[in-house]
Amino acid sequence: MSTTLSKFQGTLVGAVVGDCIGAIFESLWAKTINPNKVIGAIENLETVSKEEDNHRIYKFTDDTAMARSVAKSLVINEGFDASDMAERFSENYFDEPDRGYGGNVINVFSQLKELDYKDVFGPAKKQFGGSGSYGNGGAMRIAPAALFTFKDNDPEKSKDLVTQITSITHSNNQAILGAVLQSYAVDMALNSSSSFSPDEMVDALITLMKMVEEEPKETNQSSEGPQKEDKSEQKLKTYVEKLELIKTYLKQEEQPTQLTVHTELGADISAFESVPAAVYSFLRSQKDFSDLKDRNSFEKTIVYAISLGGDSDTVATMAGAIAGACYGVESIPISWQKCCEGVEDAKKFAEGLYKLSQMS
Ligand code: F2R
Ligand code: MG
Ligand code: MG
Repeated sequence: MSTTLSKFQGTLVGAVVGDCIGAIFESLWAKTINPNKVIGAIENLETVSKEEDNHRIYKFTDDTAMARSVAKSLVINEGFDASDMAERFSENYFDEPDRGYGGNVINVFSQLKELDYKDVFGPAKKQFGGSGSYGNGGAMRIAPAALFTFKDNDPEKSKDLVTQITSITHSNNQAILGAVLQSYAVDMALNSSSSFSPDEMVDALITLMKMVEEEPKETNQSSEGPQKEDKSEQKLKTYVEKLELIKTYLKQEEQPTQLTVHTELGADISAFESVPAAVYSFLRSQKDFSDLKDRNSFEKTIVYAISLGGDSDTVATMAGAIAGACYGVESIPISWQKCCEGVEDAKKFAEGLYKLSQMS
């Protein structure tokens, strides 16, 4: 089993490479992407990495920009400081607005700044007429929080921190629950060996998410999935139901096609339709792929997550964090690390969080 430091670095580096490589495909908003196309982009990256001058051409996006703020804020303050984290989110956006942020979250950044980071949770609550954003922007950045709460081994504590961090920009319950699921998945991967049982892990996630989804809500928000225009094809209403579907997939002799997963689990900009896809990408990659025989489980996770199409940088960053937590930083090819912007910083943030985890 990898060392804890390697797993911490794997988590944050895995998230960065998932974002950087996934971002090549996000703009397509495709139903699915042929895995051979993803492999083609990766082979290109592997070739480029050999040319010294062309390193780090794959830029990170908002997913990593916000995860860096979460990590930095937790490390510098040795804990959660809502105002500091909000300021980092916002100032990073104003420094680099072209990182591909969500269409509406940028209004939260402006309002936070106007309010001088004093009413930290107010602006997010006003989004979308008061229902709050159900986007995956909370879940995509949450991996450093899972590293911070790792030492406590306390799902309740972890859920509370994730809820606070997410609520700075996303007050909709679905966005918060998605971030909680993502954080639980990272935590389980940190605690697992590379020969873990996908069936057992999904069962453990179901148990935890049942407790969270059954909790009474503070607001009048439903714990059911986002209500969009036509729900006729979206039959599943809770994260537990999505995890049950993943369990069914894993039991099948033949795994479902990418199109089926995209349609049934989702690979969209909402948390409800992207976090389960990230979890499944990781679990599914324990099994064989006929066309990915020479790739390790971390690589398979990233290729598979991107092949689900849709919000590919975000599904891949979340799947990459879980896979990196499980398999450690040594599972992430050096050539990928060399080509993706932000990898060295991710290692430093992971080291900082690791040091905090060793303190009593
Ligand atoms: N922004 C992108 N990619 C470009 C996509 C453009 C797209 N047309 C768009 O709608 O934004 N990628 C990055 O954004 C995602 C994370 O977004 P985040 O941080 O959750 O942002 P936001 O603005 O809060 O939500 C995103 C969109 O979701 C829809 N939405 C959310 N809550 C809603 C609600 N309650 N009612 C109706 N619609 C809601 C809106 O379209 C938001 O703009 C990641 O993919 C990241 O990579
Ligand atoms: Mg992005
Ligand atoms: Mg995205």
